[in-house]
Amino acid sequence: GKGLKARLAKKIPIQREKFLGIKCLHGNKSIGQITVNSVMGGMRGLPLLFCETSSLDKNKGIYYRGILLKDACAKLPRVKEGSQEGTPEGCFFLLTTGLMPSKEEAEEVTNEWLKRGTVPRYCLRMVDSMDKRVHPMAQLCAACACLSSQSKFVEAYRKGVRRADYWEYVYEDSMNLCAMLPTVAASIYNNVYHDGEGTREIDPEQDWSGNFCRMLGLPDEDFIDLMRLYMILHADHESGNVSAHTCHLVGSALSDPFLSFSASMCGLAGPLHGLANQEVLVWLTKLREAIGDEPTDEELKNFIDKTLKGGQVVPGYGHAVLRDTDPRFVLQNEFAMKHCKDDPGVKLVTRLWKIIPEVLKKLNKVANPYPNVDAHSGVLLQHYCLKELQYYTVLFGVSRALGVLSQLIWSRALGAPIERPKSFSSSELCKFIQEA
Ligand code: NMX
Ligand code: MLT
Repeated sequence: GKGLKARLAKKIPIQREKFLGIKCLHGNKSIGQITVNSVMGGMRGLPLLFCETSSLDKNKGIYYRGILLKDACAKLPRVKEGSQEGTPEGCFFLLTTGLMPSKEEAEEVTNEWLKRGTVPRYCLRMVDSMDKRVHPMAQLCAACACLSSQSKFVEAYRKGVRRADYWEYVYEDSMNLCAMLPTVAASIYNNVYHDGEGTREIDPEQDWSGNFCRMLGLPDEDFIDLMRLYMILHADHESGNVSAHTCHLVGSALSDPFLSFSASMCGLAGPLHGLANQEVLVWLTKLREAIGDEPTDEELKNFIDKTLKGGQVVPGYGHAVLRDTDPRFVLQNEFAMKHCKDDPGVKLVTRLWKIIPEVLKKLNKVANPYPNVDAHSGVLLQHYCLKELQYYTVLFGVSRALGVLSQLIWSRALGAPIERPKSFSSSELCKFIQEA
């Protein structure tokens, strides 16, 4: 067969052999040095993890399966006449198989997800029973953990399935979870902001993003295109970021994909990670209240200074790996320039792109003073009337599922072992230093 699973079944034995070969032949080779800073500095920059799906180059940007993100966006097939962006379904195909899908192959994923998208009633009942004060991200984590009772992997593991076959069940769970996420996420949105109004019916004529936007009550074609782009851009970011690493770590204990993804979302919910997209909008709103929609450069610089003097970070700026403007910021800005360049929020974000780096550079400590993905997304969502800031990280989460679950399938396919680094107490570390 030519479908996604068949492609994987063909590719996995080849990659497995390569992986084992590298391990056997070169397992003892050193490729980096661990310093005291590595141990005390969040392992920043250490070449420690394996990731087949995507990689970052600190200056050149982001690659999905070796293809520059910008080019991947340009090449992914468009499903519908008139749609200007590729589909996240095609992106999932690319991330998992390493192959750019044909139009038919991308559509095949769309159709699979349409078939698998029904969310069990007990999960929706749980979502419906949530108090509106529970943050949408906490609701997403709870709902995904609850879906664990659907896991085909758990069932197979209990029956004693062979280790070499784990990936097939992780694949099934991952496909089901991706398929169900728009309904879960839209239900959270409608419960928190629209008293539970809105449809949960999947329209078989729509793609994954089209259905999601329809369920959010925002069926505008341009917004659906924005959502397709958004879902592609936020999907994968190699494996060291908090959400991807968490999914891998939890999955390495053979927790099922629903639990692993739920844990990953708990990480994405932090303000230094995915929640930054909410924080950016909070910050921009305060800025506009304080100095208006068209402030002078001086007024902007003073406002940024005030944020820094208050001991806060400027949200949406900086990155642990990238050392230039995040390509995902640039691609969103290109979308904005095409569709809504006169929007006051878009204009402000575009101006700040030049001003904030100047201010951050003067601090002499910020490794990357340029904007990241989160600096832009909020104003675009605002433009298309998705106004509820506390919901923004859920969109990031739905997208991140595509990347971290692709990675999880490969972790099981390659037999990645349980992750378990060694730790030191401060006195053990001192002893180590003295002996070194
Ligand atoms: N505003 C002010 N200070 C900053 C910023 C910023 N945007 N970015 C880094 N710094 C500071 C940082 O707090 C640290 O200060 P100190 O030594 O006093 O603790 C110093 O600069 C060095 O940090 P870096 O090595 O540049 O950054 P690190 O790799 O530790 O962290 C981030 C990366 C992304 C966590 C950091 O840049 C940040 O906090 N940015 C703002 C929050 C944000 O936008 N996060 C979203 C990241 C993307 N995502 O979606 O996950
Ligand atoms: C991400 O998309 O995961 C962020 O840019 C954070 C990171 O890479 O550390």
